[in-house]
Amino acid sequence: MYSSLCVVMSDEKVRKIIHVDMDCFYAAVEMRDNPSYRGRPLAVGGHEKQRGVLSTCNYEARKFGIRSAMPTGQALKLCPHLLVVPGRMQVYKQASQHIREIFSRYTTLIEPLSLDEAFLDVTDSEQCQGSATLIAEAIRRDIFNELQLTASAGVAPVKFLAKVASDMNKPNGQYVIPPEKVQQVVDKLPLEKIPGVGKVSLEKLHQAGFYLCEDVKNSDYRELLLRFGRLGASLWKKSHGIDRREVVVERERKSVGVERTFSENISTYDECWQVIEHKLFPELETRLLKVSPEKAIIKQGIKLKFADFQLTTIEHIHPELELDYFKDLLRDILKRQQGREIRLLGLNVMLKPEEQTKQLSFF
Ligand code: TTP
Ligand code: MG
Repeated sequence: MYSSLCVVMSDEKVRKIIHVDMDCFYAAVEMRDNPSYRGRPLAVGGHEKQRGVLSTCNYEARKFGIRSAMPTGQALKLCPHLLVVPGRMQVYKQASQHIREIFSRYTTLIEPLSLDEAFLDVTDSEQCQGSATLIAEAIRRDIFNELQLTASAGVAPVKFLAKVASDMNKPNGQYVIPPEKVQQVVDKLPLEKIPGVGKVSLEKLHQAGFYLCEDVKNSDYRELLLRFGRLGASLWKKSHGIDRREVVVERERKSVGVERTFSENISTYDECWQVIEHKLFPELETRLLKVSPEKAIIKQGIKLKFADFQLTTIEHIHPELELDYFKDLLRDILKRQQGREIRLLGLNVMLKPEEQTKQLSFF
């Protein structure tokens, strides 16, 4: 298996991927525009219905254990002198557009992940003598000079490692993983650093004795598949430094979705609802906040894959993401079950097109 994957890899061009991520983005914008906020613990409050939780906080506040999505009350207990200020979404959006314009000076292959984060493929870029390291530095310098904000960057031959790397020297730093160092870095990478490995999976992996990527790399592939299903397959590839996803240029993101493939199939309404209420919905909410902070959506829906791999979806028109509305959708989609078990469950929302959102807010 390993050797066949290596053969596939060796046919492909080694890519140069940069992941750029702004440092404590909303809080940094607030500190830039309000000098009195600097040098003290600061958090930006949540938007609209999320008023009770924080969007993010600066690094001074993080020393107290404060994090994104933490309830404001809890944060104030950890740090009673925390300053909590309201968000200004239009200003963050403007900054985000400006950052994207800076990216476009260096490559056309840009995949924004949220307002403050993007993958760039600079394999064929000629700027900075074609050096991805120098391009990342130049981008961060442009951002600082033009927006007075700092960004961190990761450079690697594959997407997931570029993302891991951008976190390694945060804030205001960058980390480069050249192709010849990939395996060395990956070997010592704790599994929780891999994007997509959640708390529950991590616990199961720890129970099975897997802590670092090298533990996965050195394990038996078949056993890993039996035990962890698709997650096992994906971790096995990643622990060999393999991630074949390309940087996808998207004009405008049209939908956001989250899903789970179960290592053991589930079957009842209650089992599905538990997953929706406690895992998928909170994840979808967080993703949606990052991608479309106004939460302007057109539809929300459920996706199911049955044990026989038949895929089915259901959706309804609804202008705002709401947990309770998934109850009826779940009941209706399960009418198609016909005794089959469920191997995958997902939630998704279709976003309102940007133009429409702008026009509506204009009127
Ligand atoms: P992140 O990049 O996750 O966080 P950050 O930029 O604040 O901090 P870091 O330096 O660790 O990158 O998210 C970008 C922005 O998205 C963040 O400033 C606020 C918003 N956001 C929310 O509104 N809710 C959330 O739960 C998260 C994670 C982010
Ligand atoms: Mg960030």
